Amino acid sequence: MAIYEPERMWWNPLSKDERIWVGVALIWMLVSFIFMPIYHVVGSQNPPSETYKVTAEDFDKLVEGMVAKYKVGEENGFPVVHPNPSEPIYVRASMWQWYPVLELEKGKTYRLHLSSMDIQHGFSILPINMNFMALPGYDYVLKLTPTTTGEFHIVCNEYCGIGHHTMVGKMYVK
Ligand SMILES: [Cu+2]
Repeated sequence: MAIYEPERMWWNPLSKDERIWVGVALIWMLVSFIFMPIYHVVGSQNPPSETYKVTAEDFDKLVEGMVAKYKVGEENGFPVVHPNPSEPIYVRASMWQWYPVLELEKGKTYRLHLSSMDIQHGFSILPINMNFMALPGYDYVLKLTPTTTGEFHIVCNEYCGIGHHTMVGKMYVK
């Protein structure tokens, strides 16, 4: 039971200002509501939705297969891989590393397969700020065409434990 009883006439009609603000909010809500499905069709920034189920063991075999075939060097104990653009490429997330280091060619289109060995990680390419999910049990396929050369970092943007802040990978575009 409340300590004080509400006033009997607690409901007052909306003032003019309140009516305007409720009206503006309602119209904006409707615009967003209508625009969302439209943008899903016409927008060019939607994340891809191609996914497959995969076990950690199977995905690991694919990653290691690519590394064995296309390894060109090593950096901080990680293999540097220069894959053939006509073949699928793989990035493996695990606590707390991105594996391997990729060396890609500018202007070539790659099919990048992304998965996690343990828990959820966030695949964030910096400094271009592209963000995708790496989930255990799922192979997420991104179509990737690098348009600028340089060195890119892959940062984990989903908190994944005590070493989360050290989970930084690398990608080169030549
Ligand atoms: Cu992580």
